[in-house]
Amino acid sequence: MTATDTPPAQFYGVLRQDNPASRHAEIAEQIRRLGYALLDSGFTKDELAAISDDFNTTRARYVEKWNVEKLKQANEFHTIRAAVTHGGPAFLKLIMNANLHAVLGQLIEGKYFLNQQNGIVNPPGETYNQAIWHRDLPYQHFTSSRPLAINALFCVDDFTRENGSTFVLPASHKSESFPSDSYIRDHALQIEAKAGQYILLDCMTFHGGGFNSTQKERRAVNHLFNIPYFKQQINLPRAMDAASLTDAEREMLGFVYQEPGSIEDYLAARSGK
Ligand SMILES: O=C(O)CCC(=O)C(=O)O
Repeated sequence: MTATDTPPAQFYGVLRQDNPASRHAEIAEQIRRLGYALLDSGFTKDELAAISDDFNTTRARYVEKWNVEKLKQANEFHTIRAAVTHGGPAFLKLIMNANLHAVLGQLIEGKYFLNQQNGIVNPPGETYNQAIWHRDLPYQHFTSSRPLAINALFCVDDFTRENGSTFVLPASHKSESFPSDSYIRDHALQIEAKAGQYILLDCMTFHGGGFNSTQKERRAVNHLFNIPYFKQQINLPRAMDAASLTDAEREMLGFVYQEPGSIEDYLAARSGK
């Protein structure tokens, strides 16, 4: 850094300052302030290779089951919904990653759980359903003093400008409305990331996939974790075997946050029966 681009080291008139005590806390601060950050998952090369393989097998099975034409008609061909409920072990690993929870725990005080997990393919040379600006709580125009939900987009492949890495509008979680065209032109930022990193977003940060001008698909797995007041995109516990999961996994997948079906069920849950 040269003397001209060195920021001031001192300040005045400041009574409070953030003081992150770890790298994870620094990442959490960036998400609070700018709405986005990158996080290393810490998965090994072998684990990343297994995740990549699981992604491909799961996708092939999914497309076969739900039918190419039907998926295309629904604008769903490039998405694998609720991957953890039918995919290989990689998908649960992505949900339970320790580094991820070290950051989430700093951003959401108290409990949170998984709202949705979607495999995402950014196809070469054509657009797809996530390549337009959106919030991950769509149709919502409010701001909150703390994140209600955090988006964790796991990069199965390297995310580059060429293969359409994700665009964000920094700090857009702080304003209610979608910014003007000129604001987007001047402030949109494309995030490059390595395979094995998570792109973390406050759920209210506007973002969208870029155009993939390479010959290869760019793969990712998106997660949304939220406070326990939202319903899941697709009911995950209904499609999973609780017995094969640990307590922590069951909690993260929402088993303990299902609404009671009746007053009787509610009272039974309260008294632990
Ligand atoms: O594919 C991307 O780069 C963005 C994915 C996305 O916006 C989403 O899953 O909500």
